[in-house]
Amino acid sequence: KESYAAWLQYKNIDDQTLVNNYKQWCGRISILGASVVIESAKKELLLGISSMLGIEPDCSSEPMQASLVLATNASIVDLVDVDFDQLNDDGYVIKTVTSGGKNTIFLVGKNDSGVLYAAFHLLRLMQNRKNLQQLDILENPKNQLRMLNQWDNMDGSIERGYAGNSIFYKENEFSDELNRIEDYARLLSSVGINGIAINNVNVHKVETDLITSRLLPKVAEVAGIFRAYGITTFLSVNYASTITIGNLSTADPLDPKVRQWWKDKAEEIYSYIPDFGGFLVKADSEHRPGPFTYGRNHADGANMLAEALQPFNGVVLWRCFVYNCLQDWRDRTTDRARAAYDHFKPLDGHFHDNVILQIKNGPMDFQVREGVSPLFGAMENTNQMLEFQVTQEYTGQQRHLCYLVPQWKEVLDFDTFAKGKGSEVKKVVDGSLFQYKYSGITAVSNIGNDYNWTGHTLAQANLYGFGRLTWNPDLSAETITDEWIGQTFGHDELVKELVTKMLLKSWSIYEKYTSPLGVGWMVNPHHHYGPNVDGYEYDVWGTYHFADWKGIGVDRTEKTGTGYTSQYFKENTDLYEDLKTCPDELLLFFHNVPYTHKLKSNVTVIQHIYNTHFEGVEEAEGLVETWSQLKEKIDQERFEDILKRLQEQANHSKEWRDIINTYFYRKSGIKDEKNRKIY
Ligand code: BDP
Repeated sequence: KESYAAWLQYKNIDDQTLVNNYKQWCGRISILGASVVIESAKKELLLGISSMLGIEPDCSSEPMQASLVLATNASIVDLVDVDFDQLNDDGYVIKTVTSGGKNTIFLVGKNDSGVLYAAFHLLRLMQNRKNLQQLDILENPKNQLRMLNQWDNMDGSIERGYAGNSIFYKENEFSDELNRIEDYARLLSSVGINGIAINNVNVHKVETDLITSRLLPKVAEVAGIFRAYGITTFLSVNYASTITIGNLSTADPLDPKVRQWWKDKAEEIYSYIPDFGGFLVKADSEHRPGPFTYGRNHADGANMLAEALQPFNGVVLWRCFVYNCLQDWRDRTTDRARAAYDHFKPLDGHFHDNVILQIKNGPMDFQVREGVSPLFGAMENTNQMLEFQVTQEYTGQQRHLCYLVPQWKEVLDFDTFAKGKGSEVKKVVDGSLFQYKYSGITAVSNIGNDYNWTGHTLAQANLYGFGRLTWNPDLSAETITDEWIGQTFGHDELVKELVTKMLLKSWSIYEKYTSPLGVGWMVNPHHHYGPNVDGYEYDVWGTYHFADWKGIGVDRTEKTGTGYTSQYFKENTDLYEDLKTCPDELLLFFHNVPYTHKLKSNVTVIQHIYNTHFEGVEEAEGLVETWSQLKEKIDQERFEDILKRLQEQANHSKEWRDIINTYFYRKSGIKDEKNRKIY
């Protein structure tokens, strides 16, 4: 089914000239080398070719006579000229070679994963109807770690999951639908993902058991499925495992018994999974245990685990989402946005080199708009990686369309100025700015066991785009979108034009009718769906907008506010500190201003709120209209599914508009200049 196949549709090509042309490359495949990963490459090529071209290619391990050759460094030797020095670990070359009247396409990887990525690349070209005549492609992933985090619980639920239940677990056991996991691995590998943590960062008692002999054989089985697609398996661990399952009374990272327990545990895990990736850890955050309980810091905690994993080349992914979720809201000098930097910056250089700090894109929590975390670039001597949220917790929960690639691009392109101009976040996390040993990009996944994986079928584009950006953050949003549409819906011009527009505008539309100007958090507490202006305002979690009759916004300046702006490098501190230079879209993230404050766009804050909320609804309604034009061009199931979601979004956007506009009208007493209906 189309919904399930996502972007790996491999639709039968009906253009006969093209089919004949492709056939000359695909009839005889030669596979030099043998491994589970190369086997996956072969399987995928056979599937794609037979389904697109209707032929069953011959396969052999002889290079002669073949039209398509799969090989690695080790197996290729003199057949084709590849400069392996130009390839990094997962890199590959795709090259068309003509000699003696014979044409051959070589798919050559530096390692086996490279071969698999090359195979997926070739299939992508074919799905996008590209000419194969003169290929000369060299691809290297920019990021070393390209990961996903499942927030799946063993009872089958998914924390912040909007597409059904877990594909991994059911009723506190592993699921036996291994095919589904394999299909997930195919999707991930096709966009270059090479690592996955398969359980929620909030590790409860049942999941603590994942590192015990009861469940490790199952973890190993799943790891085996991912391994065949070049994906390394990681586990989220409970920091206090020594207490929960280890019969110790402490989890003090400096206690020798605790340290020994983790060493033994690591050895046990690696006896089941020799290429296990390592641990993902949420510690001292939102009631999770951590080193603070013992008066230790986060370097002590992370290093203790790192030492245990080090003999096996494992790494610790240590999350920086550490803040006091019980702060006193009356004390307006505390600021949750400051927390990660305040905790971690002083520890720069104290972490072992197999620890990687995992930092959310913004200092708060995946809001529709917030500043970029000032921690990026601030720790020259500590490995860092970036965490995005593909699952749309705060961006419409896959009931609203919100294509996040443009947002992620802004974060990746954000200049930290850590080493002067040109120190973008993407250069911090690809490791090049400070020569990190380990680094990369990770994200919370958006999939579940819904038949279309992501609830909203168009949310598949977020997963696709995320993967492509981890491979190459320099790809443009337009390129990624175009690739995705071609593979997912085919090549009708109108489909391309309209779906591109819908996707690329969707973040801005969502932003317009939700919380304005970077202030965030106007959502219902707990589940975070739908408008609730004051839902978090008097709560302890530190997520405020400070709206009163005079104005709105969080003063994070050095001069009069929380001082958060000073956590950035000077160029950015200056930019945000000054009301005159602070970009409009982040105004209320950095400043508290009167409703009559004039934006750079020359409208007042209050009028901007009214305008954008009316526009947002119109544009959400526009999405329904636009999509409706494609009725004849999209298969019924996907057409109807998407239509239903867009209609729900359009309706729900009105609720957002009315609640937000009414609230601010009552707070400010200022009328809409255009006299539109505000309740
Ligand atoms: C927040 C979620 C919460 C997560 C937390 C985290 O609301 O469910 O546990 O982030 O990242 O976005 O640890």
